[in-house]
Amino acid sequence: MERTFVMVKPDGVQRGLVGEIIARLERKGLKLVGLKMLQVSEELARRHYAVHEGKPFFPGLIRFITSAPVVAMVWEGREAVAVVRNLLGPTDGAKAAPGTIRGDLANDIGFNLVHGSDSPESARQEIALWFRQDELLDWENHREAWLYDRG
Ligand code: IDP
Repeated sequence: MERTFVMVKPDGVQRGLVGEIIARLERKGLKLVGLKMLQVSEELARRHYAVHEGKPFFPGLIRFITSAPVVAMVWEGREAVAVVRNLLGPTDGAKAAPGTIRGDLANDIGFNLVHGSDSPESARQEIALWFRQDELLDWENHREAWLYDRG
């Protein structure tokens, strides 16, 4: 099973969409293994978005992510990184297909509600950046017997 890092961004929290976003990930069959609400510091924001440093939207992105609380989560499941990216849809809500979180609920490229790790490697780095090991729970989800055909 794979783990991925997901964050409901300040616009998702302000718009009251935390429950809706969590519900969509749960309904897909993903397992929640870590969750916390926090006000992101400038230092954490800069580390999380380090790959975008120097891009024109970087200062605005740091201002946005630190402007109001976020909900940080770790979700686990089969191909969780790709599955979450598909559920989110592409970065720009205007281009995201209906049925995706961004396609249904967002209409901006910056204010796009949710972050999801873009590869297993960045998932590992982001989980380590946002969560201590003892904040992640290893628990048995009995739904999985009916989610995955294990022969
Ligand atoms: P992703 O979140 O879909 O993986 P990235 O390209 O990694 O997209 O960009 C990170 C975040 O930076 C986006 O989710 C969005 O909030 C913001 N962003 C990306 N491109 C732009 C842009 O052109 N203008 C404003 N914000 C942007």
